[in-house]
Amino acid sequence: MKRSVVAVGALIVVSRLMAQQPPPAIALNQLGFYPEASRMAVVTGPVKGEAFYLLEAASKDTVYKGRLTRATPSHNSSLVTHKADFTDFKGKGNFVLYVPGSGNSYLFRIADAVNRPLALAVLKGYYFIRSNQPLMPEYAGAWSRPAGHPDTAVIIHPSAASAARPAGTVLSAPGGWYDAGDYNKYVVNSGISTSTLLSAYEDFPAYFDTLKTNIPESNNTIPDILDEALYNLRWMLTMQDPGDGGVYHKLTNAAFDGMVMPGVTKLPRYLVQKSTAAALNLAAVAAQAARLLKKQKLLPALADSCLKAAAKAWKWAEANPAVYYRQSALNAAFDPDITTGEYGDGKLEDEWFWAAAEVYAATKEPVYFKVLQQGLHHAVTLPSWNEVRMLGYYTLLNTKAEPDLQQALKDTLIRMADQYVASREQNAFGVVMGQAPADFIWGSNAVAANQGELLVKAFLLTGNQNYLSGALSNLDYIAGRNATGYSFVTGIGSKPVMHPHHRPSQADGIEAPVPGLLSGGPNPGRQDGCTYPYTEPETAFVDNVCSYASNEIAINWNAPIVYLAHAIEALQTKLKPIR
Ligand code: G3I
Ligand code: 9MR
Repeated sequence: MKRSVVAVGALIVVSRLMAQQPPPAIALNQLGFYPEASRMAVVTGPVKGEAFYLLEAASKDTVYKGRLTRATPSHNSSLVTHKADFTDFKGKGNFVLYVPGSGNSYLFRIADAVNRPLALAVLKGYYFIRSNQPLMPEYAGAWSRPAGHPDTAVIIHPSAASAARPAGTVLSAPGGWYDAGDYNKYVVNSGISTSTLLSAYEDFPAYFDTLKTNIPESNNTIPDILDEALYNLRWMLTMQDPGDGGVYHKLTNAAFDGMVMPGVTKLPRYLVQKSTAAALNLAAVAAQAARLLKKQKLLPALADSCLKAAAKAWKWAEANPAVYYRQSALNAAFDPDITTGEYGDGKLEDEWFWAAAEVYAATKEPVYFKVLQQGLHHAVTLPSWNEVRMLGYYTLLNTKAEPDLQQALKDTLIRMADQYVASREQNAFGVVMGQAPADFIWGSNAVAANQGELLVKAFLLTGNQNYLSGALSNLDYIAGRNATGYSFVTGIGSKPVMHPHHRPSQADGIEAPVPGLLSGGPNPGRQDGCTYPYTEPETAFVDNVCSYASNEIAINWNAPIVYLAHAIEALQTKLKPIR
């Protein structure tokens, strides 16, 4: 009796686990593979036998036969996988993988520059979310549209009132990218996003100098990636009060717009309370831009204004070190209520470190060095909108800081990189992403992309191949080698996300979403309350417009995939198979 109860219980557990699992699939980078790098697909679910076959796509001839690895249970779901490694096959062309019991994979390429379409798309993605320009057919194709919010008459919200700019004052703060699926513009999130694009240029200037993305500025003398970053930076500069150097936290509607095209609603737009976080973000990015422009001998007047803005913002932050943005407190004190994204951060030591590092790197003034030195003992994490210390590391490692300091920063970064590549061996998808279930947060795809970026930096510092392969593994994850089977970049691959939480994609009447946007990715937090078919850490994803917690897009998620995809393209001849 007891035994059969146990058996029934076990059956229920097994069937629950099954219900948790997406159907068996062959997961792989849906674009394909580089001729010189490792090549791997991952088979989820039960398999029949051990063999797999690589077929030439047109003839269906078997060009390679291999053996699946033994079953690997995933740490991030109840999935069990087998890997199909065909690195030994040498050849270029179009292929499919056939696994008895699982069927055929999507068609993929083995080719040079295989990830170029993804890399170009995610950078161009920023053009599509520019706020105040009409998107012209020659650049935007089917997704051309009128300009969105002009933001030439925005209102000082009572929370932002000062003697010189009382509540109701009307100002102009046009330009910049929309943050995400919504139509608001947030300084804090703009900081890391703009900085990451600048950093991509800084690390690969020769590659980007000739890279064109077909934007209105493509024929000027400035590389397209810088034009794009400067489009947002120029807006960020307008968020500074020239009187005292303080920076408004965001430019926003009082509440989120409905699912309409940008500029359809004409509701008031506000500049809300200044915040220490916003001031430090502007200080950091403006200083970084000034340093880069100077190094490249570009736009000297803009470089100069950036440096001045950075110094002023820093001064304001010093005088106002604890002005946090707390939306509920703001709403208790002022009208109208503001209910859009908060980007509230109660811990600013990392923002201080980052801003100090950038302003120091740009000016070499000892006062900034002192502040960054004070912050050196704090632990560093992977970058995210509210954890930006690592961005300071990236800059200090690229500039001639004190040698002892650089060695210490490098050691720390390499320790993190070592941990990432070590965890990859046990990973059921052969990727760095998912070394712990905690990787699967709101915007988890940016965790994958930022890990990849960090690994590229580790490769640049050491030349160690393992880091570069680890970086590529996370790009493969984004492009399909993951537990959901989706390519997470709109318009890329055979099974891309189609219904991101992105107002224009939903409202424009075009079936395909706006291209080149990275979906947030699996997030078992499921804070949107939508129906998810699967709920385990690496499968908690739904390609439905409802799902802002797993399927929105955002500027701080696109930026590290711009970095990672272009870095891999720039370094493709350095890739080697990893055994
Ligand atoms: O800080 C805690 C951490 O201590 C804890 O371990 C972890 C466990 O999940 O949670 C952390 O807090 C999370 C926070 O992000 C910081 O990462 C919250 O749970 C999570 O709900 C929060 O999500 C943010 C979300 O806004 C809601 O505030 C996302 O990071 C952020 O990307 C997202 O940003 C929105 C904007 O507000 C509005 N525009 C769209 C944009 C993208 O969805
Ligand atoms: O569209 C909003 C998205 O950008 C935010 O990330 C998300 C969380 O703040 O909120 C979304 O807006 C939703 C709102 O919070 C609740 N009502 C439904 C809105 C989506 O249409």
